Amino acid sequence: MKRLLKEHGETVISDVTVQQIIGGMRGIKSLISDISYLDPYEGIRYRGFTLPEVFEKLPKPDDAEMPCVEGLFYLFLTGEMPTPDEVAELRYDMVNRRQLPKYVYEVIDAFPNNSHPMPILSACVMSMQRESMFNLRYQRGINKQDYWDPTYEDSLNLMSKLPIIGAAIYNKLYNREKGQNYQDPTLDMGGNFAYMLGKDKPYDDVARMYFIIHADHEAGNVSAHTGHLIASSLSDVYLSISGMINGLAGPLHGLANQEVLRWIQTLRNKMGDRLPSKEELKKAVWDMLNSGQVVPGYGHAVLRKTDPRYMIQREFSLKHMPDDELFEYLNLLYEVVPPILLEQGKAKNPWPNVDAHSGVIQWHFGVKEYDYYTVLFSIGRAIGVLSNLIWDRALGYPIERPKSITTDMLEQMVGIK
Ligand code: NMX
Ligand code: MLT
Repeated sequence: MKRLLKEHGETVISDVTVQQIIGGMRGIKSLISDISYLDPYEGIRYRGFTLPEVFEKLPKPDDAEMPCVEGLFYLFLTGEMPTPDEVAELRYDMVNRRQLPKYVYEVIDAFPNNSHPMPILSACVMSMQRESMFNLRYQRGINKQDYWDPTYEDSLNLMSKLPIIGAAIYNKLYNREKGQNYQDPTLDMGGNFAYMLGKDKPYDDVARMYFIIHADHEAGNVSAHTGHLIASSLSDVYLSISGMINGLAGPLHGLANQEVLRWIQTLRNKMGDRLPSKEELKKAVWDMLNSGQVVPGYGHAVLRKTDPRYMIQREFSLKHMPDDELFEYLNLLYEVVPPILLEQGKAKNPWPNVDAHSGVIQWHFGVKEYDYYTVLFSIGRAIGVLSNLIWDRALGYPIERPKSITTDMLEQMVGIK
């Protein structure tokens, strides 16, 4: 990093157009992340590995189809595929950090039952800011060189606890009979999450698959960028991850997964027992577009093909729930939506993204409260964002501070004023 700055600090990488300034900074290369890279046509690679490679190469727990999520954290942090022993060691460390402080349950209880789970999750994470090792060490006076060390401790603590918070929120809001807040220390992150929700196999694999596919999508998406931005002022990981969660809770980002399910349910209520014909579905899609709404789960700021995260969930569904009625809806939508978006000619990418699929699998396995789905996305996303934050501290990235200009100035710069 020092060499890049010293020898090439003034080298121009790309120009910025007016369209990019007005259009949400789309495509401006101005962030670094070595954890993952998103190619528009290939999709995401984690530390150089495609998602199918990640699923194939990461060690799995006994009797599991999907790998240990803890192994992904290892891969993100080190860039190396862990051995089963290395995963076991990290699992052991993380199990010992899982216990939630009592006040976190009280935070959950303080929210009215009809609250959306995302603000509850965000508030729980915020409430734990008092546990921050980074904050404590900073107050005592810590050398810049050592920032990464308490950030690593904070990250491991928070990552271990997030699925426990997620389960506690689900159990309190929707699952008082089957869910329980006891844990099984012999189980990995995904297995223990399923155990706490009182769900049988293969829900443990669903949880593992979810946390892994949602873990990172390079650095520019709203949740990852928000986490990085907040941390750049040396806010600790609790403040940063709470902000990450708030960014993910928007319907153009992570909340799209609940919107997809809400939409399918509305269609289903209209149709009664039968599936819509293609013509009926086409009309429903056009009605949505003509009323100025977006089709949830379709389109992407960077991707220009079907999201590989959609395909991984599709393969899982073909194996475990091929006859599911909502899966049939998804398949019909996959046939009908892209040609319509192409015909409308606005969306740059007419293909489905990760959120188009995820709710249908949850619904099949009994998690039918679709407000909850973005909590699952958040638990996964934290793995990538926390890994980036540790590296941000190790590499000493500065406070983020882009420059803004006025519209008048922009008009002057292009010569129309
Ligand atoms: N349905 C209808 N219109 C769309 C869609 C869609 N699915 N996707 C893009 N467009 C429109 C978009 O609103 C914009 O219209 P306008 O010119 O009137 O402002 C136009 O097409 C050009 O947008 P793009 O440049 O293709 O997309 P952009 O990069 O601005 O936005 C998304 C990307 C993901 C926000 C957008 O595709 C979208 O709103 N999709 C639906 C919501 C969704 O699925 N979000 C989840 C994304 C994945 N995630 O987890 O975060
Ligand atoms: C994500 O996973 O963050 C979404 O696909 C959005 C994005 O990458 O822009």
